[in-house]
Order: sequence, then C-alpha cells, then structure tokens
Amino acid sequence: MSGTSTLVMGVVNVTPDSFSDGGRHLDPEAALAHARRLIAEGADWLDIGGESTRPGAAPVAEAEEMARVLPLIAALRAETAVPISIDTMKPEVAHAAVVAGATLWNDVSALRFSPDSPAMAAELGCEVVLMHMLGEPGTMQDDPRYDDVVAEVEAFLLARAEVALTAGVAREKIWLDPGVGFGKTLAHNLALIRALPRFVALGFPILLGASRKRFIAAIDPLATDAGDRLGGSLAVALEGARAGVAAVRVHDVRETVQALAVQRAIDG
Ligand code: HH2
Repeated sequence: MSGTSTLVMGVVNVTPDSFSDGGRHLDPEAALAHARRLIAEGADWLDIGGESTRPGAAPVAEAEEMARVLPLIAALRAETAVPISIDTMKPEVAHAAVVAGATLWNDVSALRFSPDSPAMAAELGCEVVLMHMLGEPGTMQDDPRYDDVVAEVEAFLLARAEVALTAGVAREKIWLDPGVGFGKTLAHNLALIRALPRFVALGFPILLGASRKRFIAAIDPLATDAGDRLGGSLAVALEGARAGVAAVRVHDVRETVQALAVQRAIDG
C-alpha cells in the first residue's frame, strides 16, 4: 500500500521540557500560533500534549496539565474543524479535553495509568490510541530487554485492545501504536519499524510516532539535536506510509506532507 491515505498528525507540545520542542509553545499565544501554522501546513490532526513523556521527564500535576492544554483546545475548536487529539495518560485530563473539543484520546500508557482509564475511554466514546511502552517514562530507557520485541509488542497491544473492548470501547474507535522510543533500543525500534506491515495486518488503524526521536541520532551521530533529525523522521514516515499505517505523528508537518505527496505521485 502507498501513502495515499496516510494522515499527518501534527504535534503541539505545551510543555517546558519536551525533548524536541520543549518550552517553545508554553505561552498560550505561541501554542495557538504554532497550531495554526501546522494546520496551514496541511496537518490532518493536531495532537496536543501538556506533559512530556521523554525519557526521564518529570510528571505533571493534573491541574497544571489541564491549564496548559484546555484553553488551547477550546480556542482551536472555535476556529477550525481539524480534529484534535489529547496526548495524556490521565483520564480526567482526557475527559476535560473531550468536553473542550478533542475527539481522540492518545494514551501512551494504553489505559494503564489509572484503574479508571478503560471505563473513562468507554464513557467518552471518542477514539483512543493504545501505545506500547515498556516501563515508565522516568526509567524506560534503562536497559530495555525483550526476547522477541515484535511478538511482545503485538501481544501487549492486542491485550490492551481486549481490555478496552471489555470496558465498552467500540472496536472501530481503537488505534494501536508500537511506541517507537518508549523502552526500546535502536535494534528494537528498527525491528518494530520493519514489522509495521504485521501491525497493520492486526486490523486496527496504526499510529506511528518516530519524529525527531533519539534512535535517529544512534544512526546519524551528527543528529544530536532533535531539530537535526528531519531526514530520519521523513525516512520513517515514508516507510510507515508504505506499510499502510493510518497516521504518522510528526513535528515537521510541511515536510512530511510533501514527502508523502511525492511518494504518492511516484506510485501513480
Ligand atoms: N511519542 C511522544 C509522545 N506521544 N504518542 C503516541 N501515540 N506515539 C508516540 O510515538 C508518541 C506519543 C514523544 O514525542 P514528543 O511529544 O515530541 O515529546 P514529549 O513526550 O517529550 O513531549
């Protein structure tokens, strides 16, 4: 399959410490301006987050997280029809975000952060992304190990989908994400990217988030700054599109839209 229908999800981090753009959009006006720019660049979705999940990131209190994201979601909802997802592990933040206008809960904990999460996902009735993470953001990159990373991530995602279904989430609302960079070495990340067709074959829409991630610097030593990882980010987005993922989560929307359009044109 080609990139014909690969959606581009633009990242808006309203955080002081995100690994790739931390601090840049903490001011509400700056965050809104950034979101508008991503829409103008062709984003199909906006993923708004108020808590960094980068390796070693500090947790954020619920009230603080809400104060960061809710005004932005409400402001965007008032001026655009572009769908908004909320990147949070906290069910109460997801709830408030959906009330404010978000239609997808992007949960990197795959509804494990709180015992209330599965029921909340069902109650909200929104779409939900279940992502694989080994361990927790604070320690997940401390020597992650798997016997068979692809089989284990696949089994985890299917088990979490089952939990969501049992709680009452409709099957067609569930997305899966192998969680590139979340408790994975370079070899693990590459194995998961190679296995994308297998994840797509599970029958759920797949979200792929590799944009500006650290594994790119493990391949290209000149890419120590997250902002210098565009080439690697595009390479993975194209690979994902080729494998048939439903959406790619990216910081560089303009360049990704262009790369996917060229791939599509080549495919004819
Ligand atoms: N990656 C990040 C955050 N959220 N959500 C999904 N579903 N998949 C991902 O791969 C993913 C995600 C990390 O990237 P970023 O938002 O740029 O950094 P931070 O977590 O430091 O804000």
